[in-house]
Amino acid sequence: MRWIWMSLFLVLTACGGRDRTEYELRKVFEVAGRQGIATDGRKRFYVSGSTALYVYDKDGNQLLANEDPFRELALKANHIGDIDVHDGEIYAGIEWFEDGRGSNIQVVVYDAETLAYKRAFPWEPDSGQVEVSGVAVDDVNDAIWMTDWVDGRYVYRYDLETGAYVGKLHLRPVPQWQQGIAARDGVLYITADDGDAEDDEVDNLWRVEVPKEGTAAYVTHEKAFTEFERTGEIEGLTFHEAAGLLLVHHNRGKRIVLGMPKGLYPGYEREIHEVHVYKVKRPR
Ligand SMILES: [Ca+2]
Ligand SMILES: [Ca+2]
Repeated sequence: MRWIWMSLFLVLTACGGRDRTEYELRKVFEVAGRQGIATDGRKRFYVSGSTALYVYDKDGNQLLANEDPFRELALKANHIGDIDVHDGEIYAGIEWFEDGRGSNIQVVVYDAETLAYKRAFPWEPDSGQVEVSGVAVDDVNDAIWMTDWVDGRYVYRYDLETGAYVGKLHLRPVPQWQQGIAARDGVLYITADDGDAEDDEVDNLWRVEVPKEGTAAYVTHEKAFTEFERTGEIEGLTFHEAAGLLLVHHNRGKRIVLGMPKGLYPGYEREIHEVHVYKVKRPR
C-alpha cells in the first residue's frame, strides 16, 4: 500500500507547479530615485529618478549621481523611466510627459562609469507608441525594447546596434499600467502597476516569450508582489545573472489616483523608494 501513496506523492510533486521559478525576498534597500533599476552585472546598481541617475554599490550605498541628465539633449525632456545597462552603457527611456502622455520619446545612452551623456536616438512616432515607461536591452534578440504606460498593447522593438525601429510586439493579454521591463535569456519580464493601492491590491510581474516569427506574443503571470510592506506603485526591475538575483523597484506612502498624486497615506510623512532583492530559484 505504501508504494501506491509514494507513487501518488511523486506524481503530484512532478505535476504540482514545481516548474515555476520561485523568488525569495532577501533584502530591501532605500534609494533616491522613484523610477528604475539596472545593474552592470558585477558590483554596481543603477537607479533612475524622474530627472536623475544614481549609482549604488551592492550594499545600497550611493556612489555617484547625475542630477542634470537632460542638459545635452536636443529634445526637451522631463521624465526618465526604467533603465538598463549593457556593455558599459546606461540605456534610458526619456520623454516629455504632460497631460497623461509622452512626446519627444527617445532612448538616451549614458556612460555607466561617469553617468555622462553619450548619444540618443529618437522613437518612431508612426509606431503608435505614446509613452516610454521602461527600456530593456535584449542581447539574445539584438533588440532594445520599450514599454508604454499609457497604452500597453505593444512593446516596441529597436535594433541594438543601429537604434533603428524594427517593429512592435502585440501582448496578449495586456498587462495594465506597465512600469518596467527586463530581458533574460531572450524572454521579457514586465512589471505592471496593476494592483490598486486604494484597495490594497498587489502589483505583478508578467513574462513574455518573444516568438521567433509573427507579430504577437502570449503573456503569462510570473509573480505577485505580496512581500512589499505596503501596496503602492511598482516601477522598474532588473536581473543580476551572476548573483542569481531579481531586483524590483517600488514606491510606497504616496496616494496616487489615476496617475495623480493625492497626498500621503496615514503613517507616512514622505514617499519611500525601495529596491527589493529576490533570490531567483530556477525550477529543478
Ligand atoms: Ca515609472
Ligand atoms: Ca500599484
